[in-house]
Amino acid sequence: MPEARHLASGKVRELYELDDDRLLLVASDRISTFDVILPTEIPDKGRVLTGLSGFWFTLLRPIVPNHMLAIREDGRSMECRKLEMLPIECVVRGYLAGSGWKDYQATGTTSGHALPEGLRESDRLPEPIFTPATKAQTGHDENISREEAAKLVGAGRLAEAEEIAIELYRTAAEYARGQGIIIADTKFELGVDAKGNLVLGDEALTPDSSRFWPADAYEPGRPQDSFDKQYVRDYCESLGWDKTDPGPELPADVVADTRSKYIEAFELLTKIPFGRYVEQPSVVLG
Ligand code: PZK
Repeated sequence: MPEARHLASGKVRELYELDDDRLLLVASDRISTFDVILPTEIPDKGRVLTGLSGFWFTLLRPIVPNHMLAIREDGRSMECRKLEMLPIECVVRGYLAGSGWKDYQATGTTSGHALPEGLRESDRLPEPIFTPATKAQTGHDENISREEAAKLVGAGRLAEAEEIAIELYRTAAEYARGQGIIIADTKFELGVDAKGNLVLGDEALTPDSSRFWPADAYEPGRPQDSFDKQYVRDYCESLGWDKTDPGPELPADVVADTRSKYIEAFELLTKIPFGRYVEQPSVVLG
């Protein structure tokens, strides 16, 4: 990309500056498991995630504007409007998993939300809850109270962000459930545009920013299989790897099966054959 200045690297994505107003977000085929980037890539993973984000941005535009300007012909690069990103992650949980389940077991609450007694791991919550987190530069995002979040963005912005994030999650989760995928939780990144309006940025509702569970295997009372990464996790567990860097190379069958799961998620959610997306990425833009 000779025209673009490299701005930042995420674990599996790169960010470039195109000009004063525009960024380029490039999704690689890298995959992480147990927080370690593996040496083996999953072909087309970056295209699947970029296409899914584009699909959701289009579907959810009636709820909130988003930063997407275009998807490039490679299918993995999104041109975006520059925003002033809020310094919090807007996490929404519809089911009790991960740190939400840990907090609930320890205290009966999750990020200050009183929850019913007797919930099991992976249970659906009576209503989705907003559980903001800090953006860790390295390592894990940390859940914060709404008071701490209000100190970072202001009480008015926080209330606005919460309402938008909950509505985005409700709409997407209901749609996905109809396509056989449970979106247990997800992380949105909101920014402010030049006019002072909140805008949805980053990637949205991908398997990297969310927990996707296959609905047909859903059974509360235990951890759920991951829609996309289960073969990778099972293979890594079978090795007895200690989950520190470097991670193991993946065998060809695990790569192929995992690639198929990403493509299956894309096709279930978008109802568009992945091959059509590869030929013409703008097909997800409605
Ligand atoms: C922005 N990131 C995180 C993502 C990385 C880092 N529209 C925007 N305007 C301004 N800043 C950002 C965005 C977006 N999206 C996002 N950091 C800044 C990030 C991907 C790869 F290295």
